[in-house]
Amino acid sequence: MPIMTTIKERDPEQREFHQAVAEVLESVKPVLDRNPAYRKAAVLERITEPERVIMFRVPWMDDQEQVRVNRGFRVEMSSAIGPYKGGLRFHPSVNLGIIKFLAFEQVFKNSLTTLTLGGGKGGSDFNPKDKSENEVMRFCQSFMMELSHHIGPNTDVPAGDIGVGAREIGYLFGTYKRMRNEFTGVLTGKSIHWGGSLIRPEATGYGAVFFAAEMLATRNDTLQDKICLVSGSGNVAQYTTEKLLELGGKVVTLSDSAGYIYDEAGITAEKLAWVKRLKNYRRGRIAEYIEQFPEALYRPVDDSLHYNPLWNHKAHCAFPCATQNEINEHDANNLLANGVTLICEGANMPSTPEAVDIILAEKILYGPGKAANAGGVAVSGLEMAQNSMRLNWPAAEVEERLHQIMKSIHRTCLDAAADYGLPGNYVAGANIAGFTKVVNAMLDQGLV
Ligand code: NDP
Ligand code: 2IT
Repeated sequence: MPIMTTIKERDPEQREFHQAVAEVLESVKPVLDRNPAYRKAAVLERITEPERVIMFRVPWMDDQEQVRVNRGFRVEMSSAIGPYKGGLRFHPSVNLGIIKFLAFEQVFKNSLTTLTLGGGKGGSDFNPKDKSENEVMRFCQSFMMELSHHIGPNTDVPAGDIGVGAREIGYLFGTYKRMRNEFTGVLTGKSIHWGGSLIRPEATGYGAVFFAAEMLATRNDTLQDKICLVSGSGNVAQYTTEKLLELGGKVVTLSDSAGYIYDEAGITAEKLAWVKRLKNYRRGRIAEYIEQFPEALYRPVDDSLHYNPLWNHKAHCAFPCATQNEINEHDANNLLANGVTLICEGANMPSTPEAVDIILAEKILYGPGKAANAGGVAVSGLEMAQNSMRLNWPAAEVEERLHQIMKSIHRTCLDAAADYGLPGNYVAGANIAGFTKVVNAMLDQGLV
């Protein structure tokens, strides 16, 4: 039976996982044709099955003294090239299929970073947005009481993702330390005052922009004066915007799950500083932007539309930085019709398969998430290295290392794509290069 059929029959409801696997399997077909040893060793059957799945009950008490129960997950997908590494997502949409897709993508992403990091992902269907500070803390404590049995600085090192930022990492770390009586680099994205790395908060967004700049350089172009559409307004969107401004770009949109703003004059550094305070401290909604900056427009999400109007503005570049499948085929067509010639994915799998086909057919510059957003986990790897040495590198040094890693990922993708006769196809390049390193390690290590 074809492997994709087996995977779908085994877990029919895990649509996002099927989507992520189907894309990788398509890309690596020629790799298996060229290397019969891979098929003989059933590497596809092995890499599509997590090494371990942990699902657990997370009971906690809300401010009204009502007992609440959420579901916790950690998918340890591959330890072929290093300890499991990947973020934790707290969002009501989280289920096993979502965490498996994220863990699967993480394996190839981490392989591309040049560091020795395996792949994993975790999270919960807990929604931190409508909770008090105390509720978030109690939830994190309960979540870590179970997760602590499964992770460790040489085993599995979680970090943040949607809904998990510095605040949550702090509560999770405090609980781990108390339960294990160990101060180790078991989580990344920690505060710089107790073991975090400088530039980790910035890393995913900055890295995505470095990747975009590398793609443009292949066409003798730069980000100077480029009009950019950015979605999301969380960690990745904020620092993507910051680096785009630094490199001369003009960002005109930001969004959250309720709607988006369009600021034709451009989101300046001052406006961005206001957005950071709004989102990171006041935990407000992006709709408030137009009260502060009335020249901008706000449009709430309209579920009756089959496209996202954020992607329907004149622009040169698009940086989806919110969530999976936020660009569908209509959005892809709108982006192209509006003159977009570069799409660089800060989010994980933000484009549907239909959108990817449309984008690839146009041969515009297209940086897939597992390559373009690898800067976050790369600096997490640097945080682990600093923790092992009990040292902190200066910001300029970490940023320079990040920059070099993004250049290396870009070059690796281009080389792998060219090697298989697909010049300029970063999707194929990322999948092929990420995959080859992992499966070679698996073969070296016997039947694992
Ligand atoms: P944050 O929680 O900081 O921000 C997420 C942003 O996306 C918010 O603006 C949120 O709006 C919006 N969003 C989330 N879900 C949806 C949805 N279903 N529909 C519309 N908007 C949505 O997360 P991050 O910035 O860390 O993550 C953004 C993306 O980047 C994710 O795909 C994540 O997996 C990926 N990523 C993150 C990395 C990291 O280091 N943090 C590294 C690599 C990739 P609202 O507040 O209304 O929910
Ligand atoms: O998707 C991702 O790469 C992340 N959420 C960051 C993972 C990490 O371990 O820093």
